[in-house]
Amino acid sequence: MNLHELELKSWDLRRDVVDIIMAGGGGHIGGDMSVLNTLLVLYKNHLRITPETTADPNRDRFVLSKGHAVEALYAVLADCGFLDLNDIKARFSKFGSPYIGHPNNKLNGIEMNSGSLGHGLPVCVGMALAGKMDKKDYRVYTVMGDGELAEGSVWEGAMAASNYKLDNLCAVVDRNRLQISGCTEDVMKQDSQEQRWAAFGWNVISVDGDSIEAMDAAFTAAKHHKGQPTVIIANTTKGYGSALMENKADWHHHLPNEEEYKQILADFAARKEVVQNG
Ligand SMILES: Cc1ncc(C[n+]2csc(CCOP(=O)(O)OP(=O)(O)O)c2C)c(N)n1
Ligand SMILES: [Mg+2]
Repeated sequence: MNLHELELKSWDLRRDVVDIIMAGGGGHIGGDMSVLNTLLVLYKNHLRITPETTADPNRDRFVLSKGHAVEALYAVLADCGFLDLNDIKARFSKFGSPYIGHPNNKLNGIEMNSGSLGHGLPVCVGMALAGKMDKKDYRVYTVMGDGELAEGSVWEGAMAASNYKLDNLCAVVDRNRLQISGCTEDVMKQDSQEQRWAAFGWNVISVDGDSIEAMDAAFTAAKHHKGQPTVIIANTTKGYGSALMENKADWHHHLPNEEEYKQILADFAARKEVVQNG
């Protein structure tokens, strides 16, 4: 899709995310909003997988390691035809539903169960290594939260990925600078993520992760980089899209009330109009 179409779609999908959360009575709204553009660009312009090829051995693989942002993944998977949006809204977080609050691989298009942070990258390292050993040309992608990087397993995976020169692997860090209990720099210092990943032998691309254009270019550059895995440090805004939520730690898992819901939708509509008016 061209970038203008993606910009417009982003605002429609943000509304879908909020509607899913309202229907289910809860969800990780802040981290959904910071990761949505990453998922949208990845699924629409880079990931080689369709609803018909989810079992194809040659498909690209994606794991949402920050699995709590599943509502953003649901909205994108629905828009790409893997899932049905109305079905998600009707059953999200209901007893016995497959649409639980974290990715569930019984759903078409979901590669791996996730939610326990720190596991996406190590598993993707295995998938990427298997691809190399089997001489397949599929690519493997994962998205982690920045708070998630406090998990030691991430760094074991990072070390192995560069050791095996897994240039078919691309990790994204959703660097929104907030985790569950506050700012990452207050809870567990991370700066500079760029230097840390480079020291672990990765190709590092650091971009404005709220920008569809910048993320699109970053995924393209990652594809062309040979001999090393690539990490995209996506500098994002938690709660992106409405001033009510942006950069506010307590919107990590906040359920909007009716008034907040209306305000958020109005903010999305206003920002969409700015895109429409060019
Ligand atoms: C191993 C593990 N510990 C704790 C949690 C609970 N938890 C869910 S989300 C979250 C915060 C994650 O912060 P971050 O990775 O920065 O995500 P984002 O800001 O993108 O929402 C935590 C601690 C978890 N899911 N898994
Ligand atoms: Mg974070």
